[in-house]
Amino acid sequence: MIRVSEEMSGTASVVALETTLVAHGFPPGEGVEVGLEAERRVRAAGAVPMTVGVLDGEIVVGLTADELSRFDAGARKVGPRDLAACAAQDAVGATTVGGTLAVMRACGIAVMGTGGLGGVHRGWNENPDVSADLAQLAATPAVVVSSGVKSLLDVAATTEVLETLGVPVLGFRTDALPLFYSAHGGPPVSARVETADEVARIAVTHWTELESGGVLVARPPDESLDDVEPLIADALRAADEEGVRGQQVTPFVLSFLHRWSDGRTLRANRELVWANAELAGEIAVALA
Ligand code: PSU
Ligand code: MN
Repeated sequence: MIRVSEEMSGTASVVALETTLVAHGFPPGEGVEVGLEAERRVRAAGAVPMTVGVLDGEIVVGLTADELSRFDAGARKVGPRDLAACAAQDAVGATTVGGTLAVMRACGIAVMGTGGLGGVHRGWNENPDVSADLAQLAATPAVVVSSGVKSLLDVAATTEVLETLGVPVLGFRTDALPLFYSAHGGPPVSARVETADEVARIAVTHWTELESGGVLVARPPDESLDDVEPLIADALRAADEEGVRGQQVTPFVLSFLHRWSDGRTLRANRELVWANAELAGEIAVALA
């Protein structure tokens, strides 16, 4: 049921990329371009990209450009628990970070690049909405490169859960966890790192000697947007008023921000996805 691209064999440095951000993270039509450029960035770093998704009854590792173009807003959002059903039911499935990690564990890919990790949503004390990204990361020996966790979440609570789950949070040339669009104001990371090599050394010790799971590498966005918090509050209020729940919250909030920031969050989101893909490529090369 898992189809792995032939390019996987004979390559030591592989980076997995997710498809939820392609299908649901950007306005119609733009996500595919973002995904293709992320693949180019991985290659520029000397590694091979494997974009993951569910298509034609199979879990596919290494989608072709034609296949990727079929991932639009009509795709299911597929977390770890949704993979098998999506494949068996022959639906198009866009994998989240957690869904992608589950596939990586099954086929031995150790590095992934994305935008922002999912986490504990605001208001968790009333509605315990916690992304499956967190538990899957803890259970998968892999490095995920992201711009921290999405600031639409409860960042402090998410950081606590990462600690509970034993996930190292490595700040890439930063002491503070980036807040997706913003480089500043986040909680402290568990360790600061300066190079891809250092990440690789930590990851290998964590995996092979300690037999532990996922490592989060948090890379701050190059251009920090420090004034989006009020807009995020508006977006979450609008989501609540319109009865948006569960899986729909993240895509709703992202598109609200893209619209009301005159595209600033859209540009920032694109850039950080690409930069993270490139760093993921460098880490994959360092691991090999
Ligand atoms: N990063 C982005 N855009 C996205 C996401 C991350 O820049 O759309 C997606 C990821 O796939 C992540 C998911 O796994 O949002 C988390 O969704 P939820 O909170 O529903 O678990
Ligand atoms: Mn959720």
